[in-house]
Amino acid sequence: MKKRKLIFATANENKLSEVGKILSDDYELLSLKDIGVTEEIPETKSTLEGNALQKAKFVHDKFKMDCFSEDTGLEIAALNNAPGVFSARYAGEDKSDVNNIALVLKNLTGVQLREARFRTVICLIESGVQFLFEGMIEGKITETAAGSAGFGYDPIFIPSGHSQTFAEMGFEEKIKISHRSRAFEQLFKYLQRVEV
Ligand code: ITT
Repeated sequence: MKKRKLIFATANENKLSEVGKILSDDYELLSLKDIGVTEEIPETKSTLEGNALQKAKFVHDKFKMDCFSEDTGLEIAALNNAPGVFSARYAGEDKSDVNNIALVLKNLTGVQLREARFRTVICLIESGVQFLFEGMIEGKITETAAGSAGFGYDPIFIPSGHSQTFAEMGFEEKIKISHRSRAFEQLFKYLQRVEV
């Protein structure tokens, strides 16, 4: 059977490789690089939903092809759900995984309440129609970073019911339960239903 091509409107290689591994063999994932998009796609909205829609719409308007995007944020209760939609650039001009993590830990110094969640919102544009899917995982922010697998805030997030950070548990364990996997489960369920 011919594989269905899906364009993933992301510039983040870590997201691409995670999704590539959870995608069934029925699909071929195309990245922005694969379709020749090299410019940075604007992300100027104030919600994950808004940014996901903005990224998918940018690619759809340009190429008139079905595509999806996702926006992910770490929402920390004691910080009024920050960094949230600003997760990628929490440390401002000095943004990097290391600096973003350092700022979170600094802002949580002395704070006992460390509840947090990762939330992923996917926007699919199919035949010009927009669909949103969401996945979430709850957990806690550690006192110090631990582990070297994964990316982003993985070294400081312990999912509820576990004792290791995402970065300590490693890829295989992370994708069994992650916010991203849960959101993509919803997307794949939808795509399969449409194809029947
Ligand atoms: P796009 O091209 O898809 O927009 P991005 O890197 O800009 O990629 P986001 O806007 O969704 O991604 O930013 C989310 C940030 O949150 C990202 O830079 C990571 O630092 C972090 N993040 C996203 N998913 C994560 C995960 O599964 N584990 C840990 N941190 C994650």
